[in-house]
Amino acid sequence: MLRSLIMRPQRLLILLATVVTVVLISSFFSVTSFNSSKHIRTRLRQLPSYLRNQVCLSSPYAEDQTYNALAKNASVYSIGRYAIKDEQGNYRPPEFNAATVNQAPRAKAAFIALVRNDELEGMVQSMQECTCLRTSLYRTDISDEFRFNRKYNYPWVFLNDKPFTNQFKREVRKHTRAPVYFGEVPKEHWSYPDWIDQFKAFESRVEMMKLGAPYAGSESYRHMCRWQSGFFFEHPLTYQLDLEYYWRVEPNVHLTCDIDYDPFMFMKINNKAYGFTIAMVEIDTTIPTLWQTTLDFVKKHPEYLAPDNAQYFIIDDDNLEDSSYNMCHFWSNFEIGDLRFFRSKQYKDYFKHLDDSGGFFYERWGDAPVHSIAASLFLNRTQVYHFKDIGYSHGGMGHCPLGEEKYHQSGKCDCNPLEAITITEGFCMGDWWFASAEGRPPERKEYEDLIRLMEAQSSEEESEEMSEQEESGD
Ligand SMILES: Nc1nc2c(ncn2[C@@H]2O[C@H](COP(=O)(O)OP(=O)(O)OP(=O)(O)O)[C@@H](O)[C@H]2O)c(=O)[nH]1
Ligand SMILES: [Mg+2]
Repeated sequence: MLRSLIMRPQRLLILLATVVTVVLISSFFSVTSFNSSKHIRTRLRQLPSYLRNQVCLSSPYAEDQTYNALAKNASVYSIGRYAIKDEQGNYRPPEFNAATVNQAPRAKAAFIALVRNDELEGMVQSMQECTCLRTSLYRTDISDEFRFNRKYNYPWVFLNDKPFTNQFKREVRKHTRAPVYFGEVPKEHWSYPDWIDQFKAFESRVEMMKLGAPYAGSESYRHMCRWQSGFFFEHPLTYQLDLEYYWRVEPNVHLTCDIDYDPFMFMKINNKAYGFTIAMVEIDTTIPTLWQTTLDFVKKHPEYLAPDNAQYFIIDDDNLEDSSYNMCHFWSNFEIGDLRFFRSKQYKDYFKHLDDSGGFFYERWGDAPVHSIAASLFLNRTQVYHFKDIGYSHGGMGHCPLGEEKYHQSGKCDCNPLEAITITEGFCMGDWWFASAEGRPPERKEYEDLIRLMEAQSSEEESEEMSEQEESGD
């Protein structure tokens, strides 16, 4: 027989082909257990697609590619081919990881959080979920990782003016599958510059405490605001990681809606440089001379003003030169921004001018008004963006997207737009809609009657308060 096969090689080929076919078919049938002829017929029908959709299981994303192949096969039985026998003898369907299945290109971007070691719990909550999620049925405190980053795996960069403890590092690592970096703020970015008269700074803190402004007596708060204003974008890690965009995260913030697209990519493809969710009014006792110092700078550098800027967000007057600041600012505990804007000559010269004046220490200038004034003057208004679709809250104040069907009946959001501070004209949203390229969001129409009612109620309350104050002679 062997001789006859050697004499006629075509027979040998037929024999080999038969063996290979039998092996393939038997492996195809071998994984799942079934017994009816109907199942055999179904499996036979799937044979061609099975032969087409072999995946390369040595790829680092093998499991995710398996999932994609399965999506094409679209049959429960095809799962069997990829199932893996576990130690108990059961077949486990393949696993998948949203961020690796999502092979869309990523921006050069990261989350950046300045945080203290003792804020670990709040930080972990911002990253993922508070412990209540584990014991409660309600999806309350779920945040960046759950709502967004599981699908994208953008790195986390944690920065601190002191070394991070091992406990801090260990715990935050547990709450993300993305790369995590820890950095220290360079001493020269978190100390008094030599032109600051520290006795004068002390006296002004005492004066401000008498006015009752929050953090009036705090030195570290002032260093923090100065660092967030002038140095965060210079941290060596932002260069090492070659970042273009950052998303600022603080402890105890909440994302209240799923984010199903990449906001960094949104920034990039729309040429946006600064994104925010909430606009509000600054406490004027903390920045008595910030505006005049800004106007002095603008007089020196009129060429830095963007031709189509968003100045009407921050002034209510017609002309910038003789205007006053209306105290509106973007709430900077949430920011998605372009680091290249902060590294621009306009911004860096502006920060230096402010810093030279000493206002970060002699007053208590916040990074929020500084960023906001710069974005409103040195960027075109099309480059500044309200992320109206990102549900966000911090310290009891929040923004919640409008649109019942899209955001609320769909299960995407967990917030009430009528309780959000951005729903009405107040809190500077009216100023933003007036100044912005996009204008007032059309979705507000859906809520118009309720908004009118709320605005009427709040103006009634305001006038009652005023007449009470007048009566008491305040
Ligand atoms: N490492 C470090 N981080 C700080 C320090 N002070 C503030 N931060 C961080 O800076 C950010 C802003 O500080 P907050 O205390 O939240 O100040 P705030 O947002 O103006 O005030 P709240 O409305 O109370 O949240 C947070 O991410 C803090 O964790 C500090 O001294 N060291
Ligand atoms: Mg805060």
